[in-house]
Amino acid sequence: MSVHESRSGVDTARRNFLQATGLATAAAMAIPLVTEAAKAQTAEVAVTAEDVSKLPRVKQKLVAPPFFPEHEQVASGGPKVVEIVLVIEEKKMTIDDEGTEVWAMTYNGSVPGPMIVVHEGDYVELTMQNLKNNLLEHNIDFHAATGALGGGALTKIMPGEEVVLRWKATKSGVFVYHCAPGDIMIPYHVVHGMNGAIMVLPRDGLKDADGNPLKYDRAYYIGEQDYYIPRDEEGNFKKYESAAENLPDALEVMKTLTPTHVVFNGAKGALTGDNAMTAKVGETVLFVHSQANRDSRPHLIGGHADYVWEAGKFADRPARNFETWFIRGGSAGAVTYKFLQPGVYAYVNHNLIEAVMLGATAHVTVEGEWSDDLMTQVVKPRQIASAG
Ligand SMILES: [Cu+2]
Repeated sequence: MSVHESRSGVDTARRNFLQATGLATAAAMAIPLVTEAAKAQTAEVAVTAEDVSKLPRVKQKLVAPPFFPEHEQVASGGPKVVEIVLVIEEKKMTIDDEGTEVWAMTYNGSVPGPMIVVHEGDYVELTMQNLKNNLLEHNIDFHAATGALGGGALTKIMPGEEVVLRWKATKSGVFVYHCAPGDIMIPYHVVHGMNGAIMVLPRDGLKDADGNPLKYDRAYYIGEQDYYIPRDEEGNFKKYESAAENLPDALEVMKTLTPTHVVFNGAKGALTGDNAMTAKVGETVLFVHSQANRDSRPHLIGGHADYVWEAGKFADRPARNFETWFIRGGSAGAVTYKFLQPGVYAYVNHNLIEAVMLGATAHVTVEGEWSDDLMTQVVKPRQIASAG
């Protein structure tokens, strides 16, 4: 559809709306304004097409969360084609310390799938393979991409097949990607782990509200996953032989909208104790949190979020000093925090039932010097003198 046709379509729709609402006369005066706005919008979406064959190509080695792939915060040079590989694997995973199992559907074997990092204006060139021992059809919908169901319509592959998709990263921010093979299989695959996130950095890096550069010393990706594990008559979690066998039972649990597990990085305890994230006093850490299906409300106990892109989009000015932030289901958000005290911090979903009882707790172990100025125990616990 040409820009001209598109505009006439808008005008027709607008005319119909105005006639229906009896606002035609009053609104006629506003037409020049609307036209100006439409022009501005057209200018914004007019992206320059690159000759992709002439662009430099780089391969990005993806790594399992919570880690990020090696990347530049400020892009050197112009747009690139960033080649990545995602291998789809259906695999049995244990998701808590009681041996509860899920047949996870994964990108590169982890829940969530790996973090991808590119810069605005880069092209993502994905080679995706569906392993031949898998049972199901899969695809990928990148919320950061434009057109064809985020790529979902062009990436449906059966076990034993591969596909290559290229898309241009025109919007900066952190975005979810997930499997969306159609109908009931969309939520089924997503709540069995088939989701991840991509970060599209502005070419000149992150900025504060005044446009000053913001840098981070480390970055962690926390993918939150809600699971709906069926139970037997005695109330024990059921086990299944394949990624498809539990479909009817799982759909019944999913319909209750009540997850049996809400976890970070695929399993309860995946980011606690020995698996804790680490940092040092004085370091600024970027945390990206995604939830492909359900709302969440991250909170760092004992710390804060210094800079907050709650909706995850870097064209927005970051907010400051949040205690708890909100992640809309189907999105990713980003915050930075400079650690000022050592210790073990709990990073939780501050629905504390989900954090403590369903699994949504991670730890950050921070080394460094304690500041008595920021906090000190003035009197140790003791008996109340006047207790009687
Ligand atoms: Cu899938």
